[in-house]
This record gives sequence, C-alpha cells and structure tokens, in this order.
Amino acid sequence: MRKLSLLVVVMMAFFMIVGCSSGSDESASDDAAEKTMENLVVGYAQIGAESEWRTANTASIKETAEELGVDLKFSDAQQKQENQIAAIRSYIAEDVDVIGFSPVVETGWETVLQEAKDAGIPVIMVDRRADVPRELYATYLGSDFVEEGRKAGNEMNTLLPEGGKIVELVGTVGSAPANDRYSGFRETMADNIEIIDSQSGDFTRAQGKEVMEAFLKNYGDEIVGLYAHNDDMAIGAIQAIEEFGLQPGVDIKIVSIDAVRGAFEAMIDGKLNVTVECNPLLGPQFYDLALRAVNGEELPEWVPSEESVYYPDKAEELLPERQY
Ligand code: GYE
Repeated sequence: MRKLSLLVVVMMAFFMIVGCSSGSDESASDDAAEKTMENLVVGYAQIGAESEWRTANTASIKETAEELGVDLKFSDAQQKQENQIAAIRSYIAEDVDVIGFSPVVETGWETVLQEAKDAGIPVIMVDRRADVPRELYATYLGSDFVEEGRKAGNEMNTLLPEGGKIVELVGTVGSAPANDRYSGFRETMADNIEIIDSQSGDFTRAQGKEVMEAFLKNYGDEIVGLYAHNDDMAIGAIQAIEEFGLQPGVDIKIVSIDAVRGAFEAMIDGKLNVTVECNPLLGPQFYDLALRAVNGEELPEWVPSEESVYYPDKAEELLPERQY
C-alpha cells in the first residue's frame, strides 16, 4: 500500500514537471512567434523640433504609430547628442522590441549602438545617418543628401548664368545632411560662382536670420546668391535681406532644401527661387522596416526616399496638396 502511494506521488510529481515544462515551452514559442504591429514596442529618439521639416517628421512617426496600433515611446533630444544617447539607453533598459533614431551628428554612436546590439535590440537609423560599422544597425531609411546638394548646385547655376558671389547657410555642424549638402553642391556648382562665406545656422530660422545679417553686414550687395541647407534658414535669411533693404529672390537668388509649406508660401511671394524636396513623411516606411527587423529579416543597408524639385510657377497650384 505504501509502495503504491509512493508510486502515485512520484507519478504526480513527474506529470507536474512535464506539465510545467510543456507550459514553459509554449510561452517560449510565444516569444519566438512573429511580432505584429499591434504588439510591437518601439523606442524612438528624435533630434528635436528645429524646423518645419522636423515637425512634419515627428507628426508622421507619431500618427502612423497610432494608426497601426504600435506602442511608441518617443523622446525629443532638443538637438543634443547626449540626450539622444540617454534616450536610447533608457529604451534598452525598458527592453523595447526595436529602436529608431535620427542621429543629430554623424560621429560618436558606436558605444551606445553596441549596447543595443548586445541587448539584441535592432536599431533603425531614420532620416540622418551615423558613421558606424554596418553590423551596428539594421537599416538606414532616408534621403540622398548628396544628390539634394547636387540638385541645389544645378539650380544655382541656372539662376546665375553670369556667375557671381554667393553665401551658404550650413545645417547643424557634423550632421549628415549638412556634410552631404555641402559637398553635393560643390560637385555641380559652376566655375563662375564663388562661395565667399559659409556658416552654420543650425537648421533654424532664428540662426538663419542672424547669420544672414552678419553676411550682409560684411559683404552687402556683393552677394547675388544664397544657398541654404534648409527652408527654415532660408526663411530667416529672407527676413534679414528685407530688413537690409534688398529684395530676396530678385537681388539675391535663393536656393534651399526641404520643400516645406513655408517655402511654397515664400515662392508664391516671389522671395524664394527654388526648393529641393526632402521627404519627412517616413512613418509608414519606418514601421514596416521595424517590424521586418524584429521578425529577423535581413534589410538593405539603405532604403532611399523619393524626392523632387519645385519652382515658383507651380507653387500656388501645389500648395494645397502639400502635406507638410
Ligand atoms: O532638412 C532640416 C532638419 O535631417 C533631413 O533636418 C533632415 C534635416 C532637414 O532640421 O530641415
């Protein structure tokens, strides 16, 4: 009798262990199951709110998350790399499924990206690129900034067939778009055009205005052209040019990049000559790539976004269709 009850106890214990382990097998296979948008947790380390472009980009990231039912943790680094690094670290600590970020500058990301990799969290670079080894990120989604610079250079050549002296408002120092728009422009710029000064306006209207004021103070009406790395700096500069008593778009030809609504309005007013498009509506492509990365798919090194160039003659017609 005692033997029998011992056997029963042993058998019960056996079945309990098997039962438990098969239960944990199930949850293990749950973990390995394909993620969907509805159970995807994303940490997104945004740069800041420096321009109209960025505002549209943030809206696209947030609105698309809502539409898809993605759980989004979002942070704004106020244009500071240390804040972005801290945000990425907090997403690693929270064990999110995937991290998206727009590196404010190109260098200085290896350590934190290695931490994400060690934690098994894929990282997608959005809009701006960092200069890091390929194994530290899943993919880069963004524009061809060098090509944008080349297009801007060609536009300046057309606007100034006689050549002349121009000034340049550079974006955030050390950022991928500033570096690439700087070099792309110089690839196509005609020999009769001379860049007499080039300073950063940090991609903001306020600094674009301030730097243009200094340019005008130093060179006055010698300046026949302005190349601005984004529309916001061009819009700030337009104000400075008007306050100086010159006509923007006429006395000083202006080429900028982004194609935000403010640029279309300036073109309608005849104050901006050309804007080269840089598409900020990256939300849908970002979540698609994020989900694929989490589900273990190998992604291409770079997923480029499509863009165009816009002129004053179509600005009025196109403005109502612009989403940013
Ligand atoms: O052109 C500028 C913004 O990284 C492409 O950042 C982006 C740039 C954009 O502040 O307006």
